[in-house]
Amino acid sequence: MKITAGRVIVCSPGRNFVTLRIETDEGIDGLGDATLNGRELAVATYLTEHIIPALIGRDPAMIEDIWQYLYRGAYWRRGPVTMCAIAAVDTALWDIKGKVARLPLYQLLGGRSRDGVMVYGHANGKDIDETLDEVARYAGLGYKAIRAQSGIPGLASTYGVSKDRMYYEPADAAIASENVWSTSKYLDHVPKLFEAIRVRFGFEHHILHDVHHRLTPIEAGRLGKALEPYRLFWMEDPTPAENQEGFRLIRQHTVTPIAVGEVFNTIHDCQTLITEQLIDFVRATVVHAGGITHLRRIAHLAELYHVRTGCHGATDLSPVCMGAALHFDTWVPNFGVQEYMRHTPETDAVFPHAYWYDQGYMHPGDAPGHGVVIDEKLAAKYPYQPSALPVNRLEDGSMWNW
Ligand code: EZ4
Ligand code: CO
Repeated sequence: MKITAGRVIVCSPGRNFVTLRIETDEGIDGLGDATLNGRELAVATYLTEHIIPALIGRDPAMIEDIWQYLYRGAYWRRGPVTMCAIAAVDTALWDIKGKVARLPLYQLLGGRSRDGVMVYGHANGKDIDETLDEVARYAGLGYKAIRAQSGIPGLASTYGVSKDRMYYEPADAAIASENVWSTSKYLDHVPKLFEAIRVRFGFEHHILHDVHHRLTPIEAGRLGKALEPYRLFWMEDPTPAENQEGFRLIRQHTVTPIAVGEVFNTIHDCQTLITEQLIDFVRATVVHAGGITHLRRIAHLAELYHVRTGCHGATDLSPVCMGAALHFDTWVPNFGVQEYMRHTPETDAVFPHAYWYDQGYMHPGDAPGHGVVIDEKLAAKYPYQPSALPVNRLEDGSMWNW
């Protein structure tokens, strides 16, 4: 069997998605997600100019060799653009292997380790009352795990608060919109949100929160400590993680569990975090961390140190990534939770898929491969729309982390 062609499909059914389709001489093809939010065309170009020509004629069964060829062969290692492109190839090749074997991807990885994949949904509100109502709505839909974010008094807008109740989409402008951030206003407000949640709902649900990289380590220690009575499932991205050692300081001050890694693209980004047990959940996922092949390595390292997986699953990760991640989650021994933000009906129509949600759990389905396809005719009706993630400034105008 030989690879005969590779095509990059860029479409925007509500938001941008980049999809790689790899074709073979036996008529079997595979799909990989290559979406890097706000930098979509950089990955599309990397694939068309630098990767696809080198794939033609190769045996698609040689997934590991092709991964090593693309990683070592670029000379320039790591980075989100490179690793997204490699991930797309890797995901498409696993999809092909599954179709050849007529087996769902989780069977190729080692089979089912659980009956369903616990997912968490996003309860967002402009204030605490609105967030509480959203938590109630998710609880009513059967979610066992719910992320809660709310607007902050005195700040016009903040991460995680949507204009639309159903679909949160931060990349909403061709040129990045600007938010204003105040750490002190945030730190004063957040414990009140979680106190209100536990008062109203008790301790039945797993409750999560995303700090979205906005604190320093000592501030993160303070927040984690303040949230301890509310027993969060996790506090996500409390501080940027380029300095992995910085998490030692957080750990000295709090037992609130920590999840990090949605922006990671290789195992090296979390080596210290994992081996020093500075985190509890690693958020790396298929599309941004080098595909199934590399994510599996991260998970195996994490398992040695009691770190569980918590794959990123925001709406900018396409249904192709979600499908592949659900197979991974079904197999991976040290599974924690999977993030799940519903895609819009337009997106779901462009990407018909075998996975489904039921009472707090998702199921990858038993279609061969990862079970997600693309309707290219429909995709062509939604052309690429330039869009960027917002940026953040402090109240005095200094740039901050969004
Ligand atoms: O802001 O995926 O936990 N989820 C998140 C996401 C990220 C987006 C960025 O593209 O932090 O909402
Ligand atoms: Co996040």
